[in-house]
Amino acid sequence: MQSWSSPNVPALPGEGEVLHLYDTATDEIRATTPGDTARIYVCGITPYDATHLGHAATYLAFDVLQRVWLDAGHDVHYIQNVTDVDDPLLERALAKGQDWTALAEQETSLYRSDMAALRVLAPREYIGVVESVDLISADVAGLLDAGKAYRLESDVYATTAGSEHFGYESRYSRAEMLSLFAERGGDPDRPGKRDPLDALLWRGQRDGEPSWPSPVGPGRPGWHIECSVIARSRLGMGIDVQGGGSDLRFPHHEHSAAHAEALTGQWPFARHYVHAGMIGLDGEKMSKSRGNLVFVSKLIGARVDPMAIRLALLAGHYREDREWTGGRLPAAELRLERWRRAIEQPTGPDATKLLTVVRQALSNDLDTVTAIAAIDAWSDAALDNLGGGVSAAPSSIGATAAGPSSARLVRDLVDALLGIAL
Ligand code: 5CA
Ligand code: ZN
Repeated sequence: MQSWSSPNVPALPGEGEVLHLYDTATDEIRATTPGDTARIYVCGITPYDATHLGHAATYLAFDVLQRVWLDAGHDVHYIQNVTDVDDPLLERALAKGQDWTALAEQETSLYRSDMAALRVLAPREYIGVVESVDLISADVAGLLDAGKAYRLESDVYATTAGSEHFGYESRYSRAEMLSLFAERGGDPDRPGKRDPLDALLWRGQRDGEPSWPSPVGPGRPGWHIECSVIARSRLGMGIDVQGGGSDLRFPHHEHSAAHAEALTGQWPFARHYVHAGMIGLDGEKMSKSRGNLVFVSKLIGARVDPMAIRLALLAGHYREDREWTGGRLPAAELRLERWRRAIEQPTGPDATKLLTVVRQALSNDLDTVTAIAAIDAWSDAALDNLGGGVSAAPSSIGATAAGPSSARLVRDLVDALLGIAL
């Protein structure tokens, strides 16, 4: 599937830091240990509505992650999917009287332009489910052959017993799993299932629903196997990061991992499971089903600077659930304007130390809050210098050369690491 075009990432002097990230599976912040090529899979959108600020916040967190790895000298193989066939998309298309493929194309295209406007680096591979159906059905057949899946009427389910580690990713109790499974698209009460938590791998053909021929019969893929197969087929097992919002911690990432582990006999699917907090509005998680949405495209259409949206979302820590309140955008606009004014000053404080502080903050579980505070402090100092001590230095070379070159470094580091163009 067509991706979008990435902005350039300026090279920074010196060496980037080793990225440490919180891992949901082990409940600790640990160093990531990628080889030359870091391998990351991030769950993409279900394209039945426009990108809202919750989606944007999640993709911005993984964008900063990618930037920190790039700064540390890694090549990054980043894959993102598009759930371009699934129940909510089909339901929305039906309700709108629109062809489901047209709706998916329209919303995916809007998502691409939102990501480009927010200067999110494009994934190396952007993969739809529809274009992956053969790959997915082959793995469903593999799980059936291995006795790790079973048929129920025209559908196929994976057995949770197929992976001896089931439950390690989310660390929820069985009662919590059962409740979240019911809440997030699962069907614990369907008669005939071996375990209520067993996940649908293949949904047999139904009247009025799209389906594809396959070795396991006509039908379409279940949700979790889709990401499992798209990731594993391109990145292999033991990937560095499996990412998404915290609403994917269970059941989606648990089952995606379990399917891949059951099929290969290898463990783990991912070395870090990384989850972004939920952005809320009016006390509730921002979600398409609730309808309490602020769309990126609407803000951009209202001439809001996409860099202010980016800065407003990065001003909170990615792992924290946070409210989108009316004050966030004006605060970010003010900060952006101040940073821009600071780098225009003829002289500015040395920025080498700032680069070290920002690198250290971001390598510590993507602490954008500390990084932004350090840039604020540099900007304050640069603006305080207006007509002050630094310009009193004797030869123009020392003082004025330090100004523009440190301003250039600040511009580059804010661009390379936070993705913000000043
Ligand atoms: N297509 C599936 C993943 S395979 C899906 O969850 N799609 S989605 O469109 O519902 O969400 C896309 C991404 O945005 C997911 O990573 C999800 O966890 C994240 N997300 C959804 N709502 C919010 C929110 N309110 N705040 C932060 N992230 C969110
Ligand atoms: Zn997914």
